[in-house]
Amino acid sequence: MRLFFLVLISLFFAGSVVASTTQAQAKVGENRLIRVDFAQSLDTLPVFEFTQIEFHLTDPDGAPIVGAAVNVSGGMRQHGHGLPTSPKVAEIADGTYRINGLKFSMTGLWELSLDVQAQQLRDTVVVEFGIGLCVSQ
Ligand SMILES: [Cu+2]
Repeated sequence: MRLFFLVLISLFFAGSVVASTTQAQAKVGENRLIRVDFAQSLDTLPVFEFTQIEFHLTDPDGAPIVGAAVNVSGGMRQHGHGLPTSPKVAEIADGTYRINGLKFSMTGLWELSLDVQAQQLRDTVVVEFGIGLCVSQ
C-alpha cells in the first residue's frame, strides 16, 4: 500500500517536472531585479554525489551582474528537510557563478533558493525541480 502511494506520487511529479523544467532554465527574481539563467537542466543532476551548478546573473536590461554575493539554501519541502551540505557560490567570470559543494541525498522534488546581493540590489530566485524521477521526454 505504501509503495503504491509512492508510485502514485512519483507519477504525479513526473508529469509536473516536464512543465517546470523549462522554467528552471531561466527564472526572474521575486523582486524582478535579477534573472538567473542556468547552464544546465536541473532535473538531470546526480544524486548521492557532489555536484555543481553554473548560472548567469543579469539585470532587467540584460547586463551581467558582477560581484554579487549569492547565498544558497534549499531542501525538500515535502520532507521538511534542508540540504545535506552547505554549498557556496563563487563568481567564475563576469556575471557567471558556480554553486560548489552541492549534494542531493535522495531522489524527489528539491528546491533551491538563491539570495542575491549586489550593491543596493537585493533579490531572491527560488527554483523547484525533480531529481531521479522517471521523465519520459
Ligand atoms: Cu527528502
